[in-house]
Amino acid sequence: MQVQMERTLVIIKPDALNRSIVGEIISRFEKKGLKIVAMKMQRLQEEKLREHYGKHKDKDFFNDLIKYMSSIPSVLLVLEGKEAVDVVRKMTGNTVGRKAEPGTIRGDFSMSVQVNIVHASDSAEEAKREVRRFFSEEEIQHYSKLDFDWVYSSDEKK
Ligand code: IDP
Ligand code: MG
Repeated sequence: MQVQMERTLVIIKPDALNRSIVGEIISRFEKKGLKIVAMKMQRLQEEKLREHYGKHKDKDFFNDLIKYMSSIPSVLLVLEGKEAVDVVRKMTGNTVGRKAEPGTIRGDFSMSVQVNIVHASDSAEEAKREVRRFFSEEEIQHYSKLDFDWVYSSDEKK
């Protein structure tokens, strides 16, 4: 079965920056074989976060979430790979840090429901919208990655 290359958005949240694990998180994605096609550090604006987390706008934690996410900068990445959305969600783990499996990013680094280290898109459709929300077309890099030949088999590269 031919599986398409996919892109997904990752936000390494303010708590990860303050806990000095940004490099560790990026390193996990790199080692897995995902290709970084965009990356930047940015203090996220409240307005954009309100849109990004729109589905939670009526929840009682909404304002706290926006405040935390806009408190200091985040690191934003676009990652590319076969089934990248699903792969990155699995690596991220359960939303609730306390319940996330050891070995996942949240399972290894978070004790919180809200302060949970990373955001990862939860579907291919949503990922397209999220990448567009935070990155312009010019910020997405096009290049061939040298280890590509060893990350996928020959039929998967077609
Ligand atoms: P996800 O990040 O695992 O996709 P979502 O349900 O999409 O989880 O929620 C988005 C973010 O909102 C979570 O990562 C977390 O920071 C925050 N959040 C979700 N549920 C709660 C809650 O019950 N209390 C506080 N914050 C929450
Ligand atoms: Mg979500």
